[in-house]
Amino acid sequence: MSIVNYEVIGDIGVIRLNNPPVNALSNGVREGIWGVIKNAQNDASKVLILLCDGDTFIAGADITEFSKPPQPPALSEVIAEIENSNKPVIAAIHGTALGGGFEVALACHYRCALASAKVGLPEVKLGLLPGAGGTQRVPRLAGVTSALELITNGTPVTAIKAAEMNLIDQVINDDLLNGALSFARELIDHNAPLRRVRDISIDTTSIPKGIFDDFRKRLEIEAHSQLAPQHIVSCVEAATLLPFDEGLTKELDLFIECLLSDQSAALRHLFFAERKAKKIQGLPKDTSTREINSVGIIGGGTMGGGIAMSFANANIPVKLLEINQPSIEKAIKAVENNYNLSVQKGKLTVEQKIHCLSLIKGITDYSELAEVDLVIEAVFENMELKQEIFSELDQNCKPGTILSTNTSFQDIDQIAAATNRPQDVIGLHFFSPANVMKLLEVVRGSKSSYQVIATAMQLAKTIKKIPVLAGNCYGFIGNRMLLPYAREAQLCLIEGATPDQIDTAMQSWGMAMGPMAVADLAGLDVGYKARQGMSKAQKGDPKTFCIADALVEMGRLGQKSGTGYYRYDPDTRKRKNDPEVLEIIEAQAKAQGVVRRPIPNDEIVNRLIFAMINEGAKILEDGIAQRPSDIDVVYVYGYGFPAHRGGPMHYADSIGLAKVYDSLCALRNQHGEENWTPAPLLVRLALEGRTFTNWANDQS
Ligand code: T1G
Repeated sequence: MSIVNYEVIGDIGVIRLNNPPVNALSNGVREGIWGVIKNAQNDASKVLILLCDGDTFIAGADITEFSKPPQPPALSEVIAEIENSNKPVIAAIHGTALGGGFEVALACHYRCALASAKVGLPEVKLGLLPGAGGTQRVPRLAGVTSALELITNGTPVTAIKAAEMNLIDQVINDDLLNGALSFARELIDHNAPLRRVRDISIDTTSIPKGIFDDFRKRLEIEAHSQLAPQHIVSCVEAATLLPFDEGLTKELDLFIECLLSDQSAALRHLFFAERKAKKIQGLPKDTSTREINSVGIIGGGTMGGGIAMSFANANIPVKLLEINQPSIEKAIKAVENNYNLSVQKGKLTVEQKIHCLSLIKGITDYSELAEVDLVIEAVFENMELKQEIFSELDQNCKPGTILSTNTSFQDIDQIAAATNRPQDVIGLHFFSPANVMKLLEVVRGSKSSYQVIATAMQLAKTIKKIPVLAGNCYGFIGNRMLLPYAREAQLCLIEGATPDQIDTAMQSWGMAMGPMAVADLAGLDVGYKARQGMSKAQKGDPKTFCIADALVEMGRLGQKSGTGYYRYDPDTRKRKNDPEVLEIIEAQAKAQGVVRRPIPNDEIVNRLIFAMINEGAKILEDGIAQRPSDIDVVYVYGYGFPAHRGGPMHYADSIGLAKVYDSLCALRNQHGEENWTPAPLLVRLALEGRTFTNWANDQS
C-alpha cells in the first residue's frame, strides 16, 4: 500500500491516501495525487472520489516541510490539477479536513462528509493563512461574513454546520466509501456538471457595509500585533475585488509574508513543542501505564473543585474529601456555580452539567478512598498538613493507587517520605482555574516510578490538559521562573514605576496579564503567608516584598478584598488606579532608602523577561526541564506568555543569546551580581554562537 493508491470501481475512480498519522500533504502525497488525477483523465472512470485511510482526511500541509526548501509539485499545482479535471472529483471527508486538506476538498467539484467529521482552516493558529485558495473559495461558497469568521478564528466546524454554510454538499451517516460511491452514482446518473468554485462570483451587494474594517478593528484588539489575522481580512477582501487568479496571487504574497514572519516561526515551534513535551526522556520502551477509572481529591477549595471538574468533564467519577458535611456542600455548590456559568455561556448543556455533577461525590472519611486509582491532594501549602494527609492516604488506599499533590512549590520527596510508597507519589500541579487552564506540570520525585510518570503524562490527554514533566525543586519550572520575574516587577515598582505602568508595559509586549494584576487575582495574602514561615535570609531583599506586605497589612488582599495594587469595581471587577497605593509605594521607598526615578517601559520589559530567561537557563542546567521547548509550553499555557513569541526560550533564541547575554551583563552592571549573574549555560551558548534549541538537539 503506497501513500497514494487508485482503483476503478465500475465507472468510479477511487483515490485513497495513506500517509499516517494525519495524511499531511507531504511532497510524496502531492506528487501522488497530481499523478493519479492526470492519469485518470483518460481512463474509464466518469467520476473520481478522493478519500483517506486512517483517522482523518488530509489534516493540512506538512508543517515539518515549511522550514525546508519547497519541493514540486506545489500544493497550488495539485489543486489546479484537481479543479481542471475533465471529470468531477468528489472529496469524501472523515475526521478533520484542515488547512491545505480542506483547500484540496474545496478544489474538488463536490464534497461529502461523515456527520462526525469537521472541516476548518486553522492556519491562523500557526501564524499563517490558507495559502492554497482557501481565502478565495470559502467566500464564494459560504459568503464573506462566514469566511471571515471561519478563517480568522481558525476553529473547525462540524460537517452539518459546513453543509449549512454550503461548504459540504452531502452529509453521510454510515460508511464513508459506500456513501461516497452512492453520491458519485447520483452525480453520474444526473450528468452533474463540473462545478468549479473558482467560477462562482461573489454578490458584492450582499456584503455588510464596513465589514472588513470592523474585522480589522476587532482583530487589532483580540489578536493584538498579530500579522496573520489582518492579512486574512485583506485576502478575503481581495476575493470580492479581484478576479480569481489575481486574488490567488494576493493570497500567496501575504501567505509568504506570514510564513517568513517570526510570529509564524514561534507558533509552529509551539505546535511541535506541545507534542514533544509528552515524550519522557529515558522512559523504558516497555513501560506500561495504570488505568485511572476513579479519582479521589483532598480539599474542595478553588483548586480542588476545579480539578474535580476536570475529571468529571472526562467522565471519571470523583470522591471529594472535605472535613465535614457543610464544607462538602460549600465545595459542591461552588462547582455547580461554575457549571452554571458554562451552561449560561452555551459551552455545556443542562444535561451535561447534571451528568458531570452526578460524578462528583462528597466524602469525609479516608476509608472511602480505598478503591480509587488516583488521589490528588489540593489543600493549602502547609507541609505538615500535606504529610499527615499522605500518611492517611498510604494507610487507606489500595496498593497501586497513585498519590499525587497539587502543590505549586513544595518538595515532592518530603511529601513522599510520609508514605511507604514513594514510587507511587508524584506532583500534579494544576493552574487556576483548574477546569480551564490547559497546563499540567507533572512533577517527578526522586523515587517516582516510570510507570507512575507515564500514567500521569497519559492522563493529561484524557482530561484535555497539556503535560510538561518537571523535576523536583522549589517552584518546579513555572513558579521557579516566576520568582525572578516577580522580583523585578517589585523592584521596578519601588524604584519608580507604578502598578499600571508595569502592567501596561507587559501587556503591550504581549503578556495576557501584567504581574501586579496577576498578584491581585491570586491574592496578595498567598505570598504574605508563605513569607511568614521564612527566615530573613529566605525572604531575601525586603525591597522585593515590603510593598506587598504593607498592602496585606492594610487589608488590601487583591481582587478578593476589593483592593490590592488596584481598586476593583464590586460589580464589574474592573480595576482602577488608586492614589492611596502610590502613597504606600512612596512611603516604602523612603523607608528602604530608595530614591525613585522614572523607569522607561523597555527597561521594565527587559528586566522582567531577561530575568525569566536567565532562570530558564538555570532550570535546564539543573535538569528540572527536559528541554527548552518544555519551558516554552509551560509559560505559554500556564502563565500567559504571548504564543506569537513562542515562549521565553524560543524568544531568547529568536533575538539571539549573544543579545540576551549582553543585556544580562548590562543589568548586572546596573543592579549588581546577586540578581544578574548570567547562567553558565547561557554564557557558553552565547559565546559559541548557539541557541537553546540546537543545544537541546545535541542533548537528545
Ligand atoms: N504536518 C505535520 N505533522 C503533523 C501535522 C501537520 N499538518 N498535524 C499533525 N502532525 C503530527 C503531530 O506533530 C504528531 O506527531 C502527530 O501528527 C499526531 O498529531 C497550505 C499552510 C490533525 C487535529 O494546522 O490540529 O495546511 O508527535 O498529536 O491529537 O493553507 O494534529 O506523533 O510525532 O496532534 O489526534 C494546517 C494541525 C497546516 C492541523 C490531530 N493544519 N494538526 O490531532 O494528533 S498549514 C493544521 C492538528 C496548512 C495550507 C496551510 C492535529 C489533528 P508526533 P496530534 P491529534
